[in-house]
Amino acid sequence: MSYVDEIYERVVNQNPGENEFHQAVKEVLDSLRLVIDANEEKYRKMALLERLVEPERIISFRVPWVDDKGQVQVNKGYRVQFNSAIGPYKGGLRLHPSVNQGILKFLGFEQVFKNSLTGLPIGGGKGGSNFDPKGKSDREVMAFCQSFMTELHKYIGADEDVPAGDIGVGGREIGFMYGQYKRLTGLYEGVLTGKGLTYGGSLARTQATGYGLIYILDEMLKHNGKELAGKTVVISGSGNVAIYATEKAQQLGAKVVALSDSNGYVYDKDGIRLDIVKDIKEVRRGRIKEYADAVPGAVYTEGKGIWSIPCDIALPCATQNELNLEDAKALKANGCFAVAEGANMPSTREATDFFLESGMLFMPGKAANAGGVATSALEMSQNSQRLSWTFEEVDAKLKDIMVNIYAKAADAAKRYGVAGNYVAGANIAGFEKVVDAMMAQGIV
Ligand code: NDP
Ligand code: 2IT
Repeated sequence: MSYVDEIYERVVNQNPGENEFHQAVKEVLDSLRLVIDANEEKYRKMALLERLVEPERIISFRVPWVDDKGQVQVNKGYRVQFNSAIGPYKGGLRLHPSVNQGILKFLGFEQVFKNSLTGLPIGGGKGGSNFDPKGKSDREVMAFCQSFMTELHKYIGADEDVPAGDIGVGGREIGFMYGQYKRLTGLYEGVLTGKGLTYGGSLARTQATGYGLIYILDEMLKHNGKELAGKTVVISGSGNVAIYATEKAQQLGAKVVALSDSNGYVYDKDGIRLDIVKDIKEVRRGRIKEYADAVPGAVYTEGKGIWSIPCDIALPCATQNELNLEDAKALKANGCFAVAEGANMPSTREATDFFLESGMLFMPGKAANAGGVATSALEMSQNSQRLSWTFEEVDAKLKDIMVNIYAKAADAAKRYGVAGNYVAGANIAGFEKVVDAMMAQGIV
């Protein structure tokens, strides 16, 4: 059996039930086959793949907090410190009832390669809790965040592990966690990113993932003789990534006609009015259904089904495995020619394979959504220097980074004879830097 197949089998056997982790590992290993086969003896001897698929450390803890009725609640908390070969662990915290160790291992594993692709010195990690922020009061969210950080603070630090936001974690949660970290340690340091602008946050971090997604999409389109202006775009989700992807796509002349949340989706043939979405989601923490109540002509549909809307470009920006083979076929049949992933692993493996085999342009999440973590690394730099850059400076650096990621993925794909396959390209390019650093640092 080849080394790659052996390792995949080992991952499945040693991590039972962690399906999303198996899926993420399989996709990367399949892409790396050519690279690994060419160096099999060397890598086997160093147990390189065995080390690559095993997190350096997983911290798992109890998070007790008191709800508004005086009842004690208990959640599970985690931090997966996956790989620190090229820098301190870096990656978001997710608060969602679906969070478990397997989900965070998949996200941490993806993060290792994504962070490598940014070209910045950041290792990979991910954390979070099965706490559900929906319907909780600000005080309950604060109580949870303080308890979560009371445990987590022992394991993180500005040069050690730097968490940030992800699903369910935005400015409010980062603020509560930062306050508690500072209170416990007495340190005013860049231990979290996505901070508010008055206490060390970076301009453009809020926009970065969505803007970066559109920058790399634009680059992919240009290199393939197409352009974004005038195209019809469907975006899933209506959180941080979806909102700022919509904003930048609209600025560049595209028409975004649909957004969603976990209850359903809205279709607005005249183009989504983002001021209304921001008010619903960022100010009132409401449901996307309310958009149709506010905008005449907009239609709300309960449930899944957003990918049945005809479009030129599809941007899944909600969650893992939200777009399956049937959805991929519907997109293609309706004329969609490009897909870029704002979320982490939103397309199932079957959908990804269909996009590639049917000749659609497809940019995978670990390249397409890397603008968020890249700008987090820029926030870390500013914190270390005790300086703040302007919005324009950060945005220009973000754009440069996304253009570079496109070039790295395109180049690696070409080098290995699979030009245009940005899945293989991103996985290989991300892997090359991490592996070089791991080999240089010996058996650790
Ligand atoms: P938010 O919490 O701001 O928004 C998440 C959106 O996705 C909401 O509209 C939410 O709907 C929807 N969603 C979440 N879970 C599900 C689900 N199980 N089924 C259907 N819809 C769901 O998160 P972000 O926008 O930050 O994150 C979105 C994706 O982007 C995630 O995959 C995240 O890992 C990825 N990402 C985020 C980055 C960042 O900087 N924030 C960086 C890189 C990637 P509802 O409100 O109903 O739950
Ligand atoms: O998935 C991701 O890259 C993020 N949630 C952002 C991580 C970060 O450290 O900014």
